[in-house]
Amino acid sequence: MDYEKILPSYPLSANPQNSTIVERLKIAIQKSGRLHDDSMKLLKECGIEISNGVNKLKTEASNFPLEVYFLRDDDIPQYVEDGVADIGFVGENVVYEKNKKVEVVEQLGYGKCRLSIAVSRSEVYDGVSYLEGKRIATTYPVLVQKFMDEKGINAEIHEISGSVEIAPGIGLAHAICDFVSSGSTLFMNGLKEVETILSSQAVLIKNPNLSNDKQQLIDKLLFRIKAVKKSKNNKYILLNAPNDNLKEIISLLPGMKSPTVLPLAESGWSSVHSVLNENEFWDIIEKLTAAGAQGILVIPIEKMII
Ligand code: PRT
Ligand code: ZN
Repeated sequence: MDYEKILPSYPLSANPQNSTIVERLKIAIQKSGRLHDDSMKLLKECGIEISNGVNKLKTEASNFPLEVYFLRDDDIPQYVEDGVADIGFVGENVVYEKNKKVEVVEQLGYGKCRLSIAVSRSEVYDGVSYLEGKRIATTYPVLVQKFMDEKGINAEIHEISGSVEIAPGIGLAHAICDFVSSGSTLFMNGLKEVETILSSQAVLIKNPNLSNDKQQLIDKLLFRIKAVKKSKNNKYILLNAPNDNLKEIISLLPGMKSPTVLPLAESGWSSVHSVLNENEFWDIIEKLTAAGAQGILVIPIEKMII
């Protein structure tokens, strides 16, 4: 690995005010590709200002002690293990495939996909035993081999670096193992998904041997990441409730502590404010309407700190 290109020219920065040494956290994110934009967006939502570095190898945050390295996703676990970067945003799949000494700290909620085995739509697939003695083309040989070992199947794993989905069509393999998100690539290539080996999403990884100062910076960043994630899973809800049904309506609403209730100008009515989780959202809305709630407004939450 060509570390010279990426090693920071100055890992520590001097604070001009009192010349105290301020440590900076070094984060590796994907240079370009499926995780780049969401990784940059997450940092922005955490209030961290960085210039977009598509044509750069390295940049810095202007308002957080953070240096950002833009790398190929496959290289991120290695750089974090070696301490060239302290932390990284990378697909869980890459972490498992590369099997480096890094710690997974937090799931980030984007880059969701599953590693699946697919065969031609015309094949009759009757379980994993179908794969015995077959040739499987993949970019992820370690994960596929692990799955085959767990299932006690002997298959020939054929590693290729791209365009895995065309392998059965050109007679290179009987099956493939690749990432699927919408499923349209499989569909367009006449394939069907038959086994899921792994579900994946982007995660925050860290080097396990960091100084206390670096760990404190990670905790600070993690606090913000959790607040952003929580806000995405929750909605702020405002509604008008007839006072006669107020008790029932309040009992349906969890709120952060309990719902806020304010009197409306029109007597006999109250305005009720609360926070609802995405998973139970529609269920509760239906019950609220049935209980007489009106004028329901649902508002996205930008940050949520509990
Ligand atoms: O250049 P670099 O090496 O950094 O990037 P890359 O080309 O290796 O990776 P990239 O950008 O394609 O993916 C980065 C990460 O995104 C992966 O490691 C996964 O963690 C995650 N991810 C999420 C996906 C997908 N969804 C995905 N759908 N990675 C790849 N795909 C591919 C899949 O391989 C297949 O070719 O998309 C196609 C299928 O997509 P659908 O929507 O048609 O099912
Ligand atoms: Zn890659």
